[in-house]
Amino acid sequence: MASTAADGISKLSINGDEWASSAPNLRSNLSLLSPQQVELAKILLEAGQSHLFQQWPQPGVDDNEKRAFFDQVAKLNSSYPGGLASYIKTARELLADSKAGKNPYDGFTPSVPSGENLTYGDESFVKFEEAGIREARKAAFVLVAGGLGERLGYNGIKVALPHETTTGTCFLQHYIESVLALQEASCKLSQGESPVDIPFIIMTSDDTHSRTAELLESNAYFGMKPTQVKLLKQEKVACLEDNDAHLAVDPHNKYRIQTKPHGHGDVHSLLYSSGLLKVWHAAGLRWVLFFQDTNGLLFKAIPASLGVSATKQYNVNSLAVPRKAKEAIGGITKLTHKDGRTMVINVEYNQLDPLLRASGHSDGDVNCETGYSPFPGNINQLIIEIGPYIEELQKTGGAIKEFVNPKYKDATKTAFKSSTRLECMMQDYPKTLPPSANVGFTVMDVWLAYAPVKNNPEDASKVPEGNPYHSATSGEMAIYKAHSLILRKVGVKVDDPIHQVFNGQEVEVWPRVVWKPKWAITFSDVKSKVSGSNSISQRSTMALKGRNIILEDLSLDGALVVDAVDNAKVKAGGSIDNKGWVIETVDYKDSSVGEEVRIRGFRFNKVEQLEKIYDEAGEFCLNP
Ligand code: UGB
Repeated sequence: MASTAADGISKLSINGDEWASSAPNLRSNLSLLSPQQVELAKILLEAGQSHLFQQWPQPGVDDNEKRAFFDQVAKLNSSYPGGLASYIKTARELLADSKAGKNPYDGFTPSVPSGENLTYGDESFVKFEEAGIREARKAAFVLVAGGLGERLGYNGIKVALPHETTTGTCFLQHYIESVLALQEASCKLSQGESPVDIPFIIMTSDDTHSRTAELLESNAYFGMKPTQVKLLKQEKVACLEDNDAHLAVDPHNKYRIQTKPHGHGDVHSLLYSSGLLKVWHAAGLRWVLFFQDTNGLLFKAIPASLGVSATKQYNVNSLAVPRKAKEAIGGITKLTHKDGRTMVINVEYNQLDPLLRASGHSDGDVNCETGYSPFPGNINQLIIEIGPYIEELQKTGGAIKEFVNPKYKDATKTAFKSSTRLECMMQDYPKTLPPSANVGFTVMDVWLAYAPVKNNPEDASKVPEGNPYHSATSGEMAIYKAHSLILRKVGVKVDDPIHQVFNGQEVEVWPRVVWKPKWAITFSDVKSKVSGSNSISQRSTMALKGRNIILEDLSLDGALVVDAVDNAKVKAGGSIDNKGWVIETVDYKDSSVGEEVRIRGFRFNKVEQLEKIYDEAGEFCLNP
């Protein structure tokens, strides 16, 4: 039987009889332990965890395993702000609240907040983009990539997935190239100041760390200086087996505590404990930008939203898009407490509906007359100002308000179906901020800013009608749509899309247009690289891989791929007409093709294309 929460507390002394009575099996193994391990044992016993030693045999049996147990305990203790004692204490409180059915938003009334709404390409958007580019040299980027993506059901790490299959560029490469393009553009705008290397941090976990490191190393960091990149690994947290927060013994090894991921909120304590924030602050950096593993569009939104942060002096700026009711993204909500306190915060997708119902909105999470939820959707890209961030983390140690989500066996809520653990989310950072903090958000069009790859084909095909699929299929098609619409904004005649069904999901198929971030990172960049009268037919593919390619009087009906070294200036024009790349459907159950292809449900048959590579400096005219 598991011991009770009060076991061993206060009356514990190392040499006394109390020790023997609370954990006799541990006591008999005491000679194996170092003084530090004895201290850890004390922490566990004081926190009512003597059951962990119940199955321990006499010394001489499994001694190395026993020591390894304490290595694990040391790690669990040191990687959690406040240590294991604090973890267990918080767990007991949260589990009691959960059992009592306490609403975490008790006393708060939700309402729709107001933020900065941007329209792509208009005057203020362009101004914000320019301000953002100026600031980029004072920014550090943090990618949270510790999640395995269970919803996607993909076996690899998500950042290794192709961002689109026209060029085959993976997400990580795309992110790195985007940061490098921002770095270059920012340094160019502030000539006279010394060049900078924008720091790029990746939060990994045991599930993703070695594969992420390998991906970087085997690709020469995709062109970034290795010194610019740093991996911070988050640790898992201990699982809890009951309402008394007894730690769960690993079912496969009685000398291990079962662990599970703690959530993306770990990024704050990791950044704090790494010391990086202070180094950045001292070096004059002003912003930290957080982003997730598979949003192929996010860098289209970053320059303008960073400009918003700088212009509005936001301490925290959350990026948002119009949200469909019940979509699996949190809603940015203004919460007003009975006592007058207010905060603008993400309410997670599974909590928004109950919160609305509990506060008089009997329909819960529904769309309004616009066809969208009135609450902007959180896309978990956060821009945080470093100075106030450090001040706050000095108070909290980077700890983020946690939650627990036990699955109970029955309505008595006395036992769990399986062990649970505390979790935390990075967007909950503002919850501990004082009311004086300047917390805002920036809303952009979905087509421009948000196309995550999260759902497997089967689940994606079942989302409520009209809601986004968030699949590999929709993620890739959204990239073509965004590039097509951006080209339309600068006057290119781009044909309308057709509708096609892949893996049970009906999507718009636009011309497959992609470009490298160094070709254009802002609207003004695109404008400066397009002149004359250009047109692209729906069945076309166009990949621009060089920095100085100008589209001038181009009429494309087929496939065009242009690659050029930085000091080659290429004018791409004339009428290009070939058989192009044909889209073929692939069933996600077809095991004869690779997983990356299966999950998107299509592949390209590269029948014919015009491919031009310029590998020397000079001025060139691409004529078919
Ligand atoms: N992640 C970690 O790095 N470590 C972890 O322990 C867990 C995750 P999911 P989620 O924009 O679409 C979030 O699982 O958590 C990384 C927001 O909470 O993809 O269901 C992981 O690698 C939600 O409000 O998403 O939902 C990935 O990069 C909404 O904004 C990231 O954290 C939603 O994302 C997110 O993990 C969204």
